[in-house]
Amino acid sequence: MFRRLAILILAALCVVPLSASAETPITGLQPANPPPAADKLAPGLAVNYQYGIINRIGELNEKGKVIGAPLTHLTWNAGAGNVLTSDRADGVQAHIFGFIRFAAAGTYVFEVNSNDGVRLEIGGKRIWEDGDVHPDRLSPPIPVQVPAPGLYPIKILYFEKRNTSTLEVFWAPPGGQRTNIQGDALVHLKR
Ligand SMILES: [Ca+2]
Repeated sequence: MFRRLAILILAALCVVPLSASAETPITGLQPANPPPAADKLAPGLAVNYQYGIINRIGELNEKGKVIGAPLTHLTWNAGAGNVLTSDRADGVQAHIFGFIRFAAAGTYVFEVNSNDGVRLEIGGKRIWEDGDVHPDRLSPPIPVQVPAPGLYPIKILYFEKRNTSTLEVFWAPPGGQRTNIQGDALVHLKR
């Protein structure tokens, strides 16, 4: 009996720090420095594609030579159709980059839904990685502390192996509801 109680207490002690850390915002994001001039920016995020089957995000070729149409939003749910703005439905690796615009300082809560693997970085910080082959899988809510409004570098590595593909990133602004990321929140340097 005591032994069972002791195990329960130990288990509880192990669980508490985990759940506490999951709610601790990611900090230390670095804004774009220097911030890019407005006349150098174009709408959406830039994307370079590399074609070829991979199984883990670490295998992704970030130097893909196929330049795709910019991503003007981050709610891509293609089913079995073409992946993002590429002309292929399978074997697509995407290196996505540009800037994300935060209108205010404070805690934004991100959620990332991916199929297959994804890695999201903002302001030089790893926000989320779910790097293997999987069906649609939603991250937990990820609180991120934004120190000041403005543009921050964003980088997304994403790949689709086969069958259906999904890449969705949502945010909830400080005190707000979950919503899509689109419009002038996503920009990239003209290329
Ligand atoms: Ca898939």
